[in-house]
Amino acid sequence: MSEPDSLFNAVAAAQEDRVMELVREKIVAGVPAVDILAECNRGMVELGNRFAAGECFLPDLMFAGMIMKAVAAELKPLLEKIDAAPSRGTVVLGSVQHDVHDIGKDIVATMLRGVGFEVVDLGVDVPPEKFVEAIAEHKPQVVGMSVLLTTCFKSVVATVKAIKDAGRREEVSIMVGGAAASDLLRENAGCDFYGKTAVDGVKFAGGVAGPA
Ligand code: B12
Repeated sequence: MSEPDSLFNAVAAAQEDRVMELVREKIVAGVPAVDILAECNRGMVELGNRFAAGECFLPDLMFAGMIMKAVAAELKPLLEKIDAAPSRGTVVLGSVQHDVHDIGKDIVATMLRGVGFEVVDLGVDVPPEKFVEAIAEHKPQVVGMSVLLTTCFKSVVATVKAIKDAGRREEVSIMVGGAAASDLLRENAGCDFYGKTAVDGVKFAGGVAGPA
């Protein structure tokens, strides 16, 4: 894809200074935060593809991850004001067992809090039983799982099963998202909703919990 000197390219090349400069320029120009984020995401996917092709290495992913965290921090005040109806309720959120990717999950948490949700963020590499314990303790309306590794599909399936086995499946709506998630995974694992973006997740949770 040819987008010279674009934010997409700067992210894909993990050029920290240029990324931050372009993000700030776009904020000043009034580009919506979700659009800035979407362009960064495309850059991260491109970087991931380069990694998969052996054109870059794990430290590059780690560095890009740090850049994305800085972008998310810069966008935080704007992401908290997304165009979704205000809602009150509780969401339990986590990256599933064996998955330590947390940038997307953290963005989902920021946006949910922005529209008024209480978010219980269980962090990364969350075993199924931790989700179950959190449901018992916090009584959320919605549970959200983030999954970026296809090897972690089984963690999504195991989490839904653990929630069912604990007799709590009817108490919660379950959403799944992250780069490895899909409608097919949603269906196979028995989740209620697959969200391609954080905004989709916020809208789904808002629909479940109702207006504030
Ligand atoms: C950065 C990165 C890392 C960083 C993560 C840093 C961090 N703190 O998160 C580090 C270096 C640690 C890492 C490690 C690994 N990674 Co990695 N990583 C990436 C990369 C390049 C970007 C991910 C990212 O942050 N994107 C930006 C965020 C904002 O996007 P997002 O997470 O998708 O979130 C958005 C939506 O999906 C949505 N969303 C996210 N979660 C949820 C949840 C809900 C409920 C909803 C509704 C929405 C939602 O909201 C967000 C905004 O819209 C991806 C490439 C890719 N295609 O995603 C590879 C990628 C995910 N990694 C990959 C791999 C293989 C690994 C390693 C196994 C590498 C290794 N050999 O060790 C390890 C695994 C570690 C582990 N056990 O988890 C592969 C996975 C392949 C696969 N199909 O399974 C990818 C796809 C790269 C590739 N193409 O090969 N990685």
